[in-house]
Amino acid sequence: MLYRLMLFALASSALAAPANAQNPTAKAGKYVVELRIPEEGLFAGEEIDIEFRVMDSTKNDEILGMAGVPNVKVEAVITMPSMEGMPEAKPKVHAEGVPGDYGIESFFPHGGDYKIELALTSPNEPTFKVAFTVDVKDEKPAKGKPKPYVLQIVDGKGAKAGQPFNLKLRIQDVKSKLTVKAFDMAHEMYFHLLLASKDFQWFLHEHPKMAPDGTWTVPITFPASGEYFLYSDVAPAGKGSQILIASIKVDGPKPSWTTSWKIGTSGQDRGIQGSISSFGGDYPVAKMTTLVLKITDSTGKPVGDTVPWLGAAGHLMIFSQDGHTVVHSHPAHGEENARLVKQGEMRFSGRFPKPGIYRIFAQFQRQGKIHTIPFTIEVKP
Ligand SMILES: [Cu+2]
Repeated sequence: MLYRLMLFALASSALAAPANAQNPTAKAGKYVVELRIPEEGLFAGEEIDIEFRVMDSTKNDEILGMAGVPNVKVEAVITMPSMEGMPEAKPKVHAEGVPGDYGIESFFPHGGDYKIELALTSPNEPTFKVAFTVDVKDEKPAKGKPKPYVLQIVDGKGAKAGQPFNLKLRIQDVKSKLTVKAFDMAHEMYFHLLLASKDFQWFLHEHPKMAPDGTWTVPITFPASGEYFLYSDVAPAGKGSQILIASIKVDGPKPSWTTSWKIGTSGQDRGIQGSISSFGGDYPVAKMTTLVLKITDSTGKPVGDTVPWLGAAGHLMIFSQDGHTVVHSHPAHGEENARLVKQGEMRFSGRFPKPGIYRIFAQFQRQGKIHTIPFTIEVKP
């Protein structure tokens, strides 16, 4: 089992210690921090207690080894460098039973490389920092541990196709059963709501408003009867981004569209053509990859006059055919991407946890309109 590890020791006196796959260490001054990755590895979609030990290399006992350092105040920040704009998580850190041992109450929304930064302050000592990069595997297929939050539909009954329905939602903390009311903003919004028919022929991206009681509402007009997925892309304060899933039944006339999962890497929306491809040529399983969106007008000329929407040049929503895997991605900021956008090209980080068919929706803003272009790709084993 291979984990790629990079160690960032931020304090000037910090030295990178030899990497050990399971228990990477970092050195800062006289201190050594050893991260203990669980035997089976780290998985997305479940709460994990990642333990680490803070040791004082100047107190090295022959038998017991380096002395553990108790009472260290620790601030942890978890980010995903490849997913710019994703809210950082500030997980709780607690002391374990053994002096010098601590635990980070972590949660990773999806697989990929994450950076764990620790700021450590020992009594009467200056703060020092260490950082680790860990590889998180995609959510276990079989039902793993419960997610810390759940998306609930408040009075989901009575939705009729073709009529505006006042969709009311709330995010509940599974442990405390309390409604979450404090959120971090991501991409200019506290709540990104993605809606799709179960066959992903119909898709909507909306932004509900929160009431003081923590419920969120948005009027939605569902196009036809059937079942619909609802995805909330939210970041409870300090907890990082979470994509939670629920579904709703709608009554009324049957859909006029036919369900199709035909592979299609080109699409269009109101005169704008789009094509999607993978930088590496194929779509790897359970690895971060770069997806390239190219947009042209009806004459084939690249469209370079898109403008940012919700703080990003574009948005890419990737759904697995069963609707259980979702990635919401944005092009990284920076000159290179800004130059490419002017040439009608956007590059997104993407990840496909398992082989199969995926529906992708690309969204971007141009001349006051939000364009949505659908694609269907196949990820081979
Ligand atoms: Cu949004």
